[in-house]
Amino acid sequence: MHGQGMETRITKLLGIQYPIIQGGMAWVAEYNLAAAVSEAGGLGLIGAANAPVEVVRTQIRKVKELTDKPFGVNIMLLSPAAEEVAKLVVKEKVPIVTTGAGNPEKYFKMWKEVGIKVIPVVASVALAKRMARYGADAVVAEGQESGGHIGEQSTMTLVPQIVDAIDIPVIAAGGIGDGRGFAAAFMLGAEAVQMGTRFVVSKESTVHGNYKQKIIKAKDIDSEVTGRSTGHPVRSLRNKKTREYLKLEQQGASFEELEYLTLGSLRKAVQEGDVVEGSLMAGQVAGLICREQTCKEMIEEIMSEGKALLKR
Ligand code: TUI
Repeated sequence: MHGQGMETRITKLLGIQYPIIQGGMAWVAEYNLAAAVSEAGGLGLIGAANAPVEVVRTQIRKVKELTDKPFGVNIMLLSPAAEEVAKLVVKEKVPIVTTGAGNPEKYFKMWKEVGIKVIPVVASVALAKRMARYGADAVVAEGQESGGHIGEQSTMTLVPQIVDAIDIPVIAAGGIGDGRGFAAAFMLGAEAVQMGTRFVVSKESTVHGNYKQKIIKAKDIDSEVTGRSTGHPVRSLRNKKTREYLKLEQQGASFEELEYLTLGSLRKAVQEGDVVEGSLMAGQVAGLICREQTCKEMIEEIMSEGKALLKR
């Protein structure tokens, strides 16, 4: 069963072997991880997050050196550099763009003119319909099980509602970490999955070992959501940082105070392995993830388990 791939509208659209996409995680989705996922037959993404445009340019060029296979860039729309990165992907001839944390419609014309495949991440049926109407090639339907910035709906309910509402293919995200999740997503009508947390603990991921161990040891109830009061809820593994944040939030702290508390905290966790003061963004699926493997091992395991369950 290995190596045979699995054809869906998404694999055909993107020119990839397996319908598995890596999330565009801030600080985590850098060129080593993206190249490893693409080389393994999935779709690797560079997460532009809040990075300045020069940093994203370097990342894109490094992926191109490591793989000839398709890759993409995820643009985090709340970033001060979002507009510049939106132009950069055109100049660098990036084949696939995904977006997060906002509505990317003002960039559609520029991207579609040069043939970029545009895949917005959405957390509601309304935005999915709007994106389809604007000419998106597919959407990622992301449930609140995900790590990082999240919406309100769960994957189980969101995916089939979006599948029913639009004609373009749907990629399911949020809570998927093994072949069972993969198969379940397909049963809901998805034609690919996007995974973040599982890839954080891959061998090729450059994330600090302390962070990886926190995910590997995490139980079902070990993540929590901070920032609901700011309108930007974020899921992370519980630690001193999330406790302090929630306490301040309950005391009615201002947006600025809360921002200051978390400034640089994701970088601290990812690069320095500070699991106390750092922000350990991760999805609820962390409870299911129990070992470090190469991206190729992860993808082949999920595909063989998933295909057996789906009898495909
Ligand atoms: O974007 C993500 N996940 C992220 S972004 C991020 S960096 C960040 N850190 C702190 C605060 C904010 C961002 C960490 N993780 N996932 C994709 C995603 N997009 N999830 C939910 C959404 C979303 C939410 C609302 C997309 C659109 C939207 O509304 C758009 C509109 O304006 O109608």
